[in-house]
Amino acid sequence: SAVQSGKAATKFTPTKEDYQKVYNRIAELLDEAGDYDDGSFAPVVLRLAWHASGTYDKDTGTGGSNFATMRFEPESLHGANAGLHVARGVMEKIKQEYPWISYGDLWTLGGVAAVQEMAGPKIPWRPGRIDGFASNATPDGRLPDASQGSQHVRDIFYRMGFNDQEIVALIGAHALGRCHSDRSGYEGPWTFSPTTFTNDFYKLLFDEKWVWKKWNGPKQLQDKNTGSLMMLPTDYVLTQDKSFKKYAKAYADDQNLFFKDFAAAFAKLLELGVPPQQFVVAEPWTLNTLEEQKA
Ligand code: HIF
Repeated sequence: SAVQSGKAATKFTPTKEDYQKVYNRIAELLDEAGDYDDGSFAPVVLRLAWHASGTYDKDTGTGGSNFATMRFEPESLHGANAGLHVARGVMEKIKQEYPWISYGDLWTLGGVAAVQEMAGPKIPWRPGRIDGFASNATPDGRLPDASQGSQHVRDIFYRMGFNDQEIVALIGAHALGRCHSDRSGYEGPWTFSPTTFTNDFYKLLFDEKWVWKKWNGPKQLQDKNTGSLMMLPTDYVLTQDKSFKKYAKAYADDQNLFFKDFAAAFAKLLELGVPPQQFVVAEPWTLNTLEEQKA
């Protein structure tokens, strides 16, 4: 062995193929959700990738996906992260099988696999994040508060370096998954197909009539027709704010445009806080879906 011979152990340098293997294992586990929610871990794993990245502050250069600080308290206990232990648990199984991958790379790759396996666009991705320490954790309050309006949404996403078009493109991800009253306090899914990536979020925003839900929970909207779908106050501002509305309408009308713009904005989100020289390649990779590898 390296120890016996006195030589330094050679460091394992994973290739694109090694990351594709990790992707594939994530994709398998996303599907092994049994009765959990809508039968898939993909939405909650996507949410983990976003909350790990969305703490970025461009002015101080702190936060973002680099150090995976949600592993530590108190960040793991921040109200906005309620329920994400489910996603971290799924990712931990992968980490045991592929211990060489950093948590930041693993969690963001989870977001990529979630989007792609739910029939969304290809998300360019590259590795290079490193595991940080509890001292790198971010203060509470950096993630958005769903009860607020367009000013708050802008404050939060401008702080990360996004513009209005990118903000609206990102929020289309709320086509996926659901709210849980025991996590955020809100309840219900946004669309009728919460495990398939579509532009239905925007379509429903404009096509349905939305009314305030009468209940004891936090203020949220429900569709007047069936009462089974929901919108958060921050989702609904896309129909109220003039600048946001322009983009939301464009995405409702054009699924391809949404897919293209979402992929670019989400890829950017996943790289927030990572020093460029840390990435192992200059050009992000495109990884294949399980379906594409069947042939
Ligand atoms: Fe979410 N989001 N998000 N979100 N989110 C929830 C759930 C999901 C906001 C609030 C909430 C984005 C932006 C914002 C997903 C993905 C993304 C929930 C419900 C809340 C309250 C949590 C629960 O109760 O389980 C706010 C205020 C945002 C800024 C406007 C991103 C763009 C849409 C960045 C994004 O990608 C996903 C997926 C879920 C579903 C999770 C699940 O467990 O099913």
